[in-house]
Amino acid sequence: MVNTEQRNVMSSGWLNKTRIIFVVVICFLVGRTACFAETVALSWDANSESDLGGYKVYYKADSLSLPFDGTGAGEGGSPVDVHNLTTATVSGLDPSRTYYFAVTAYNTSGIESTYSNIVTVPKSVPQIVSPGSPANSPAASGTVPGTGSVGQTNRVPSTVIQDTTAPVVSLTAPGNNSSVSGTVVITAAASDNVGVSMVEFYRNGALLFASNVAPYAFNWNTTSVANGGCTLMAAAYDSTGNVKQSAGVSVMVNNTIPDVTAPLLGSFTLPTTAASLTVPVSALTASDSVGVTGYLISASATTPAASAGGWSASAPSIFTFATAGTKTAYAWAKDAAGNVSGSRAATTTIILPDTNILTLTDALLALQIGTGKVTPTVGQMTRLDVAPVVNGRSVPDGVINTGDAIVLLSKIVGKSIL
Ligand SMILES: [Ca+2]
Ligand SMILES: [Ca+2]
Ligand SMILES: [Ca+2]
Repeated sequence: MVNTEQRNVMSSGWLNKTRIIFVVVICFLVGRTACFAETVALSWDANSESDLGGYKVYYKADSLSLPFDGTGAGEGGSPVDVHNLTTATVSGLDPSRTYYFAVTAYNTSGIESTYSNIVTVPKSVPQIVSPGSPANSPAASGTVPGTGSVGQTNRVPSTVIQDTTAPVVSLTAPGNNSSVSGTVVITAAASDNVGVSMVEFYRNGALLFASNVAPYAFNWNTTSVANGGCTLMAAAYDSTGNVKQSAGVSVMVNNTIPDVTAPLLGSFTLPTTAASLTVPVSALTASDSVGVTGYLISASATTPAASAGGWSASAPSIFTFATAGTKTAYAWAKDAAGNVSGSRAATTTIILPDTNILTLTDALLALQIGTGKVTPTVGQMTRLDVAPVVNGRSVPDGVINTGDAIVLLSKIVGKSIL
């Protein structure tokens, strides 16, 4: 401010008409790390008096007390006569001090006006950047994000070192030697002395997925690969590019669709009548989407277990009942998965020959048939086909030969072979 007393000491009427107003003050900021006011540019409104002689620039450091008799500027001690210019540059100032500036005008008679308004250029305070991040730590690497404010606060010492340490990484799922199917979550644990930047997942060396977001996981669709064994592995990177591979994890991919469909019986027939307990099976067929692996015929209607005895790999051609009469047999088929079909039933009437009425003639006829001299009728076949004998029981085989003749003779002579 130009105070009133100062104005009053001026002694010319010219003074009272002259008003100098600063309109622009520019502080040139120089220096590398801070703002220092070493040079100040000033300008002001021109005086319109016809007898204007020029202007003088006054300056003073650290005090508003008049007069402004500062020293040290490159342009000389205060005041600096700038003649009829309306701008001035004051250089060589001490940036650590606050400067006050004013301008006066003088006329051609050398009479000088009062001070203009006073412009203050505060001392330049070195600005200190006070980072809040990174933390005060002995180690940092790569691009370190920084936050904080500019001002006069504490400094945060930080030492930047070269990161040569690779991350540590391991696959945490699935387990080694496990069987997998469908979609399986692969997970990895990774850590680093500075920070993990990315984790990759591999199957047999081929990249499956990469993630830069923890927790590191990938939903692996195992149906996209063939059934069989494979090796999973993870690789972890840090921001410097150090990389480390995990140990491999062996898994068995098994997306085989289980066979849950039982075989279907096609046909199962027995002769309407039979003359022996052993009855020929004229047809037994079954089918399965995968394959029939077993056939079984039973006199019981109870479904047999796939693990029960009596299953045969091929369809049986005969079935032996325990007793004669009208009998029903049940056929089943199974597959390799242990699925057992529903049953199919077939009935036959067994009328065993009356061996008590056999005669020597029957034995002789059997010999003739066995040697090819006589072709048997159906009735003769039923009557004379008594051999072989298995476990004391006649098991007709559809053939009449000397074996049948011997059995007949034994019966005739009373030998209890049957
Ligand atoms: Ca590292
Ligand atoms: Ca099946
Ligand atoms: Ca026979």
